[in-house]
Amino acid sequence: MNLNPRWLLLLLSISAEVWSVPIDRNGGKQEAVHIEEENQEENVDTGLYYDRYLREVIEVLETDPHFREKLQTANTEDIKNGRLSKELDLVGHHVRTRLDELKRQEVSRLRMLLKAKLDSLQMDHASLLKQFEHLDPHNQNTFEAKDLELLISTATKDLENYDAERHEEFKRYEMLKEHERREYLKSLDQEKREKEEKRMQELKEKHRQHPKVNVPGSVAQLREVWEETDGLDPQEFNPKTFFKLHDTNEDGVLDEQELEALFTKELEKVYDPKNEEDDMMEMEEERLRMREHVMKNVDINKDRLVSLEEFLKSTERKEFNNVKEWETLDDTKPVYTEAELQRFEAELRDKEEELKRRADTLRQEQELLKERVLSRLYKVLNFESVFSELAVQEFESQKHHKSVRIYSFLLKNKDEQVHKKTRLSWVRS
Ligand SMILES: [Ca+2]
Ligand SMILES: [Ca+2]
Repeated sequence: MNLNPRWLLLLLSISAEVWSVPIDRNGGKQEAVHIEEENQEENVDTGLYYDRYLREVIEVLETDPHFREKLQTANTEDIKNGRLSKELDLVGHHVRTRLDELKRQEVSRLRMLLKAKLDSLQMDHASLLKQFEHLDPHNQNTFEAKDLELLISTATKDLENYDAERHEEFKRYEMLKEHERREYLKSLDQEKREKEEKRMQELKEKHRQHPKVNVPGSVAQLREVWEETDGLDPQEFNPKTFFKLHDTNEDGVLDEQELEALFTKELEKVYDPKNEEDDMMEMEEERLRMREHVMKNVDINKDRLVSLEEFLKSTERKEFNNVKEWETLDDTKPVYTEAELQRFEAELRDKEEELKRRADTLRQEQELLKERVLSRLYKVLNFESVFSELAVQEFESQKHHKSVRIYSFLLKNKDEQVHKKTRLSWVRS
């Protein structure tokens, strides 16, 4: 099984949320910290499509005293070698029943997802089922140790790819932005284009003017947080106190979110949501870069968590006293090369052409439909006019027939009357 630090982090952060007793750390400040904690907990989302299932499984496992105890004493190694998953055999019956129920729900959710996909894409069932690696597909009714193992390993793997995907997404975002900028400039006449180019250049320069950004994880950066965010005396800066203060969920380690929260002060120097020239997407990319930089230097055992020991060790390194300025995204070379941009633009063109083709086909179909409807309409209208003409004729002829009939009746009657009269006169005579 893969190394799964994030899982441990997840387990621990949720266990802290459920079981920790609030500790009054520094009087009046406690309430503000507590609110911040609550907000953070609400926002914790792994971003995985089976996030809810993952969280529910952990929550249910937490209700078992035996498993909870094992969880609190487990280390990364225990999770890595599957020892923790084996503990599942010892949890209470009602916990197992609840887990079975969760798995059945998840299977049924995925089945619906599959059905929706199958209906629209007509892909084969087996290859789609393989996409769901977080549960054992051979057993759809009960939750077994295998399920816990698969859930842990898949979540770990997926979370490890998460940062790489975020960088990739950002790259595409930047290329699209540049593409649109170029297209916009192309659409202008020379005079306007030069004016716009000048304006854009000015905005770019304005964006690059900002106070010095400290290197993340350096003493200068931490001191600024200590002084400005925590409101403490700079003379009394103490790494151990700093660590405890920013381990907001009090689980003894700084996780990715707790680290990223430390960079807000630096990011605010460069990015202001009110400014046209500051792109908040770039700010989030910058935050990710900062976190990666600190993790690379401080997280010695690579479990994506900073322990107190690791943190204190980092303060002894010479890089800790780095007074150089952090190179922001704008100081480094673009996240894409010109060749990559060209490829991206070619892809966009292909997609646009495909869309245009589809729109053309649709338009042609509409035209055809319109013609058909119109011709049918004409027929109906024509038929009506012919019909009404016929109706008039028919009426006329009926009128004619009627008068003939009346006339002949009258004649007949007249004849009869004449005949009667004659007969009477004959009888009388
Ligand atoms: Ca923590
Ligand atoms: Ca670590």
